[in-house]
Amino acid sequence: MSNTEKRSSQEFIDLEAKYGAHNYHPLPVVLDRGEGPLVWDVEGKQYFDFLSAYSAVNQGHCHPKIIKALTDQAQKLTLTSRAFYNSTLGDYEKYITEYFGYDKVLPMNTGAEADETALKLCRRWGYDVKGIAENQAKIIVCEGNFHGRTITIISMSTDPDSRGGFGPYTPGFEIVPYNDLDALEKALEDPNVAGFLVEPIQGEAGVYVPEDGYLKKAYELCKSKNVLFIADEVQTGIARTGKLLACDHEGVRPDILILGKALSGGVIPVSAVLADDEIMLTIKPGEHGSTFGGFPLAGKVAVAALEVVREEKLAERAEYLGKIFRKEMSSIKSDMIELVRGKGLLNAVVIHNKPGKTAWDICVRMKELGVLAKPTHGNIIRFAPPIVITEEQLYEGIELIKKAFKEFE
Ligand code: IF1
Repeated sequence: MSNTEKRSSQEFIDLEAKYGAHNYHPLPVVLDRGEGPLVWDVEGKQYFDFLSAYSAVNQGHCHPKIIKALTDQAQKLTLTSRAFYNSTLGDYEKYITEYFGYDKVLPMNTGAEADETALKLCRRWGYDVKGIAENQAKIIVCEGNFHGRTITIISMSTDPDSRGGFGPYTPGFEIVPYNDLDALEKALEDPNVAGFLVEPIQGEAGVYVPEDGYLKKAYELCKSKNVLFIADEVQTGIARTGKLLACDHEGVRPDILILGKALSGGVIPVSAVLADDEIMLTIKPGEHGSTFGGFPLAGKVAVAALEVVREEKLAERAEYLGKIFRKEMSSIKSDMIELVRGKGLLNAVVIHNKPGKTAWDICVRMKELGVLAKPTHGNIIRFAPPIVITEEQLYEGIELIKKAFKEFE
């Protein structure tokens, strides 16, 4: 095996094509190193990362404080399983529950596992506390949702690419249009509804920001029907939208809070579900778990990642820099751009695709100019740089993005 200096990007791409599943269609760039908002490919070319691994790298690539937490703990004890106690989990649990203001946390690894855990908690609360008849619990979700790739999660998806060809599907979900309070109110009439699972901003759907007051009103409707409000903040959480949580923009405190991605600063998979005792204690010993859930590396890394959010004021940064980004992108005169939308540093540009002038074409040109971003749903380019990007770097990246659009005039 030769080292990375000698092999070209194409050689790495060919390796993945030959030996890896073809479940992605990546932009043709082979990344080798990352630091803060910057990444370098195997040829040494530098890029601004405007995707942040879908908002998992809010703290910047290889943040020194988070890496140190990882490497220090890795020399000591990496994994015990939950068959035994260990000297890191309790401190992590105390830290994160106080940080977000909940009685308890159930630690998992990926976002999908956290969403699945939230669904199980919601159903169990529905039976044991709300008194729904066994196996009758319903959970309301939104059109355009994205909560992960497991069979149950894609069972509630409305995206044919996520859902198609994986049946039979898990029952018990009701789908309502996103950002539609009347539809939600109607669906809540069903006494068997245990919960409403919602992304405060739909990321995969193309950074779909609901109207002001939607989350607050949805929460109130749920409370009026004794239904749990479950916020999937895997992508919108951890300072990405200009507040610690996207729900904070409307002062909504979810009954169940789902976190992932930047909870670890993109270093290792760490996710978490937070709730108060009435909900969390419905799951008893032996009824749920995971080999790595809350393992020592996760605890130390997550505490460091959350400390960085506070120490570097990432929520305030995202708020301030996001305003600059949307203002600059809205100033671009291009018949390709239909609209610019987002909150904090989670933004998207909706493209009017024409042959030879598509969102993908723009992303390939931006890559050549030194900015990495990727389209979602064919015509929406999501822009989400690490929140540690400086104002000067942001303007540099914006100029490159503007240059790419100008070339397609
Ligand atoms: C892929 C999308 C984004 C998420 C929300 C849970 C999860 C995700 C709101 C599951 C994960 C990732 C998955 C990744 C690409 C990316 C993605 F395009 F798929 F939809 F961000 F929008 N809730 N999103 O966004 O977390 O299990 O992945 O840790 O599957 O291609 P995970």
